Amino acid sequence: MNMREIDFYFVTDSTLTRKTVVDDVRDALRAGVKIVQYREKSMSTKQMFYEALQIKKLCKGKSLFLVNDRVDIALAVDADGVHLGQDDMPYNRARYLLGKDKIIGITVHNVKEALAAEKLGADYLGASPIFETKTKKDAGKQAGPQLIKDIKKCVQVPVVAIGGINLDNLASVMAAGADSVAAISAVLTRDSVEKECRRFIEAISEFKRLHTF
Ligand code: TZP
Ligand code: MG
Repeated sequence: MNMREIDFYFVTDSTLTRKTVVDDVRDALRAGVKIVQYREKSMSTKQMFYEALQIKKLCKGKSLFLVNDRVDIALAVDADGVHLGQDDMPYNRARYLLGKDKIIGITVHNVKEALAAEKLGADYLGASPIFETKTKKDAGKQAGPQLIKDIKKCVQVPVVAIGGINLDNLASVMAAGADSVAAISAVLTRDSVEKECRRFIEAISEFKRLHTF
C-alpha cells in the first residue's frame, strides 16, 4: 500500500466517538479504509501504548497505521509511521528514529511550510485547516480549498486535505486537487462510522475516476 493509492484517510478521536476508538477503527476497516491514524491527546502513555497495539493488530494486512504526534508510541508498536504537526518532533529527528522506510506526514498551513516539508523528505502533506473545524481547537483560520490548489502547484508529494470536510463540501476539496481527504467529526459523530466511511471512499474514488485521464 502506497500513500498515492489512498482515498479516504481515517483519524480516530476519543472525544468524538460514539462507541470506542477501537470499535471505530474496526468499522472503518470494514468499510475498506486503507490508512488509519491514531490521534489521542489525553490518555496516559501506557493506555495509548495498549490501544495503539490493538489498532495495529486490527490494521495488519488491511491498512496502513500511523500515530499522530507520538514517535515513541509509533516505535513501541512498530506502526507504519507518524503524522507530525509544525510543533511536534522535528522531521529530521523523527526520521532518524523511525528509519527511512517509515511514513512521515507533516501538517502544513501554507505554501512555505509545504515546500519546506517536501524538501525535508515528508512522504505526504496534510493541508490544514481547509474549512472551519471544532475538532482541533488550535487549527487556525480556515484556508479554503485554494490552499490545496496553491500547494499542489509547487509540490510532488501527495496532499491530504483536513479540517471541516464533509460530504457536502468534499467535491470542492477534490476539485482543488487533494489526493486524499481526512474527515473526523463528519464520520465519527454519525450513527454508522462504517457507512460514513463507505460514503467518503465511494465519493472520492468516483471523483478520481471521473477526473483522471
Ligand atoms: N488537523 C487539522 S484540522 C483537524 C486536525 C486534526 C481536525 C479535523 O477534524 P474535522 O472534524 O474533520 O474538522
Ligand atoms: Mg501534532
